[in-house]
Amino acid sequence: MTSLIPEGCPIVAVEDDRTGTSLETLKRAIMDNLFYLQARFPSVASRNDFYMALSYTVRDRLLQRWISTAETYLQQGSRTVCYFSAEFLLGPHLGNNLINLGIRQEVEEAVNELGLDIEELLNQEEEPGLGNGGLGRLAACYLDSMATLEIPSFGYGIRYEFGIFDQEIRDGWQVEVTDRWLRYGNPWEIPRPEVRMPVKFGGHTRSYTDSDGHYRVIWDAHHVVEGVAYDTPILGYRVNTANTLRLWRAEAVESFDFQAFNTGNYYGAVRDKITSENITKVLYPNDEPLQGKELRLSQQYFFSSSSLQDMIRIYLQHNPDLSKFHQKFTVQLNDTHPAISVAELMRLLVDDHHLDWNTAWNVTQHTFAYTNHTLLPEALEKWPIALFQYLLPRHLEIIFEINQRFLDQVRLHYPGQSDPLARLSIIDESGERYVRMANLACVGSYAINGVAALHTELLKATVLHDFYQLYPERFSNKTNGVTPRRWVVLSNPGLTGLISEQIGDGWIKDLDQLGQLEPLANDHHFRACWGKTKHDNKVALAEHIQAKTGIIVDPNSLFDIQVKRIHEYKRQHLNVLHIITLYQQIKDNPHLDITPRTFIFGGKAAPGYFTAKLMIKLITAVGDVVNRDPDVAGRLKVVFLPDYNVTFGQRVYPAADLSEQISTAGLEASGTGNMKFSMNGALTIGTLDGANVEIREEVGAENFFLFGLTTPEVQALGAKGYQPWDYIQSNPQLKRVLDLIASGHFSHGDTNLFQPLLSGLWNQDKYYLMADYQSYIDCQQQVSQAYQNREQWLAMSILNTARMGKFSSDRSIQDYCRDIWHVSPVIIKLNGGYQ
Ligand code: GL4
Repeated sequence: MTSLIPEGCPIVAVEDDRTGTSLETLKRAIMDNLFYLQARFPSVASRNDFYMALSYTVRDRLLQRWISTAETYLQQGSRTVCYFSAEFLLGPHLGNNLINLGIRQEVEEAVNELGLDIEELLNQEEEPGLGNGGLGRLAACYLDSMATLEIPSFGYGIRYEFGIFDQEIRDGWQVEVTDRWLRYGNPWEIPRPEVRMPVKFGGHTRSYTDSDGHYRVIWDAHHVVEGVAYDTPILGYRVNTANTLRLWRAEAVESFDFQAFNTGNYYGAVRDKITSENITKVLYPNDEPLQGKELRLSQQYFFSSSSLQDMIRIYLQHNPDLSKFHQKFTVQLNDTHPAISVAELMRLLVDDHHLDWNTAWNVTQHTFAYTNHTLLPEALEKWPIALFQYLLPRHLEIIFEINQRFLDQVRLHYPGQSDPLARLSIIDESGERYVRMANLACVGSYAINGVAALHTELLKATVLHDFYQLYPERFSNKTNGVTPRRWVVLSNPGLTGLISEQIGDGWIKDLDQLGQLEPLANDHHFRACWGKTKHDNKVALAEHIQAKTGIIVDPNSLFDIQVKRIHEYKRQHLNVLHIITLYQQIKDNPHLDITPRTFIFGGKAAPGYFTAKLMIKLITAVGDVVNRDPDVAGRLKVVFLPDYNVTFGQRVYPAADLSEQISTAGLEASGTGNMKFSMNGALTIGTLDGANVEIREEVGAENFFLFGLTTPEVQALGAKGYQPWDYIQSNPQLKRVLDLIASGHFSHGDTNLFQPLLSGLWNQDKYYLMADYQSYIDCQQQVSQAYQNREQWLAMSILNTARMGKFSSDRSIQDYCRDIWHVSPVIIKLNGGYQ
């Protein structure tokens, strides 16, 4: 269609009600939106009405950038990154967009003049919790960095109607509540009902030879679902680039099955519609066996297929020749969740677009790159062949074909050897047959990476060792990073102001500039300001804690914080053992002089992960006893803050003195919370695991509290035959701690409640808590001493922040761009030629 708008005519005016940022314009725009979009007049408008009106006002101010970005990419045919992820844990948009647009102050004034409170409006936003934890949040940080670095990119994922469950704590136990985040509307998404992709499921395949003699396969599906696009603009920081996050919602193809309708089966037809639309209903929580969960595989296929079809559609608008598809697009697979894309792209190219197999395989292999995010064997995805056959019969054929050709090559590499073949095969044939998604991803990708240096080395040595032997050139490390825009500027305005006063605000886009703070670690006055900022943040968190839990905590105490998913390998229970150790020491000696501490926990357990839920109960149970005991008053407090999410993280990181990163060495792929804490001036107590290793390298060993076994030591101990009871029997303090829990002291005399946890520690202790206990306790003792020397502690805190440049997600994305994607920035000029 040709445009009706004359050449050179600006699409929107320079300063009108939808683009201007003067005080009067903003006020006017908010009131207009309240009236015309929310259909409310002020005296009856709810806080949510005002939140919506304000969000539309802000959204209006970024739309011009978004449209110009899309137009520029289209015109220039820029090489584009597509980040495929089943999870995007975005967090609230409003505050972030205000920061990135640079209009936070103007908006605050406008809102004030209207008699409203900006903080209240910001708190009104229901965050899109479309992820479980680190993996989903990393995807969100990467979108922010790609936009800020002006990289042409799309995020592709699933628009879950219900994101990660809300957590309530009742009687100390986790209770899951449905996350109805879309209930009051989502002003940040733009539905694109005309962008819809058919996605087939089930049925059978048949083949024939066409008139040109080509072998063709037709997939007669059992049913078809449509993927409908919902777009969210992702604005970069102080740039014109606003990229797109495109999330797919499943819709039934027709609202009525007419035949069923005619024969009177009206309700049956409606039921089928509901079944189709179930695909995008709910996010699956982590840490539960997913094997056999048909709906989960359907979700993965649904969003992979919709996204690839969309990319092909866009590509064909300007390029007729799909054999060069990989020159225009590269796809990053965020773990194996979208790995079915490898087979789907083959199917689209061969079956639908009639490329020959070899050409299609060349395109596919040059399109995908794969990031592995975990070494935990239980998290490696594999799907039973029978399920595949039933749901995706054509893909199973394609996978068999890929595998056969792949194994033919492997045979040349390992003549006469069957073991490597069995391990490399995409099909696990050791018992019931499965499709191994990590193997599919490795075979179908031109690049494979881990997410921290140690993790990548372990990948090469263990889980993906055989692939590393075969394709060493495909492997590289890309250490994770986090965006300083959300995790410092938005969440810690006090610290942001203090830093920018000293070194300007260039660090926000170039985090290495924080290095300029180093000399100030010796400056008494600066230290005092630094300490005051931290204290103010602690006061704010203390108020929040009191409001949410009723527990009063002292902002002068050491805030010792562990926030992350609850999991045995992350060892929140090791932290609890330390708390009980201190508690017993105080009970033994009520006049003991110890550093007062507030222990703060937050995190969700998978609904079906019994031990993790029991760990939450243990934390709250210990808290109930400790917080009420007059002997420890003023010295120890234990808080479990319910419903840890992005919004809550933004309050917590700025207020931490001590960051707990205490996983068993070798098991946390990277961690990203560890980076957020240090950026905000917390010191870390941690094992040599994941990115802790690199954080310690950067901040200096003297500014990091290290304890515990190293990965090789853990491996050696395991190989030797680890016996946890040896450690317990030889450590009276440890034994007393375990015995106190077993005695029912924290469970109203119930000696059974915590038995499953305790017997796990005594007998197997899969995560080596007993082996690391004493080292942890000793290290915590050093922390307590260090905290007494306030000047020294402040200097260490400043140095932690100053040396965090490496952990900006901007650095990570630059590494991906340079080493894997080979994409370059595209500068966006605003439509109409004006800024
Ligand atoms: C994770 C890792 O557990 C975590 O260490 C890492 O920081 C994150 C992002 O790379 O990915 N892997 C999975 S699965 N969930 C995660 O959070």
